[in-house]
Amino acid sequence: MPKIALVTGATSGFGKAIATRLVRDGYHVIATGRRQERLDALAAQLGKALLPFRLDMTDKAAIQSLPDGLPEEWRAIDILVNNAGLALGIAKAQEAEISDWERMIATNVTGMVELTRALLPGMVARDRGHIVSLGSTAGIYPYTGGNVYGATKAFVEQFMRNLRCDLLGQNVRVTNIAPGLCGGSEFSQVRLRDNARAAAVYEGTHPLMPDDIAETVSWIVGLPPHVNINQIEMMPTCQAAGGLAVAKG
Ligand code: NDP
Ligand code: 8X3
Repeated sequence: MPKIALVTGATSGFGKAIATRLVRDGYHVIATGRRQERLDALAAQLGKALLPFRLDMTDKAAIQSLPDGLPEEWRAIDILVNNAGLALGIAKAQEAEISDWERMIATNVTGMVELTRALLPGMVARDRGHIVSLGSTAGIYPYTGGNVYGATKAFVEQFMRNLRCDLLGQNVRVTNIAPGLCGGSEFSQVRLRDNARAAAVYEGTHPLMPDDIAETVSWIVGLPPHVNINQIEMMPTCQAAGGLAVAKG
């Protein structure tokens, strides 16, 4: 029986690359997101090993009804990839839109927590499972304008670490992946709401790409069942931490 993975945010960027890679690795993949037409296009491309399933991560009722809302043969989920998420805006905290903060928290934190909670009991009962979440270097290294986005990703990291404590002795693995600059997704378009500014973020760089993240996920979930990768921090070679800032004068 192929293992079953559920990948959130599979309509674009990392999630689409991860879903595609896991299908090619032989998994059956439930691909979720809000844009149904993109899920359908992915299913048309990848065939019966991919189940398109519309899920808005801010819809608590829809999350709670998982996995019972899935076709029976798709319910015993082995791998949850908590990938759906977004940054909105780059304004300083004193100028940022509260509504942007609320949406980031609702998606990156509340939705991720609720879906994890909905799927964990099944994994524990089967004594088999893996939760892989997309944190970010923004959750580790602070930067101007990163305020709530970075804080949501720090939450992801610590939630994953704490989950592993609760799951000690169980064959349910937990991993946080924290990538830095990554192109080839809609992340900066969504964040900056300006395609030209978004393209400028990557100009002159050789960033990570969604396939690099997919390769990492493929490796992590394919390791022998007793091996748990707690955390992976990854950056392109064109990126490094910038040190501490000092205001003078
Ligand atoms: P994209 O914008 O390309 O993809 C984001 C995905 O999240 C989309 O599939 C989108 O689907 C989904 N999503 C957003 N909001 C919701 C929602 N309310 N309900 C369901 N799905 C939602 O970005 P990336 O692929 O770059 O980002 C993926 C993850 O990786 C995010 O968590 C991001 O924070 C993280 N990350 C990104 C980095 C980067 O530099 N790109 C670096 C480090 C981490 P739809 O709109 O169809 O619902
Ligand atoms: C995305 C990385 O540095 O753009 O999580 O916030 S960064």
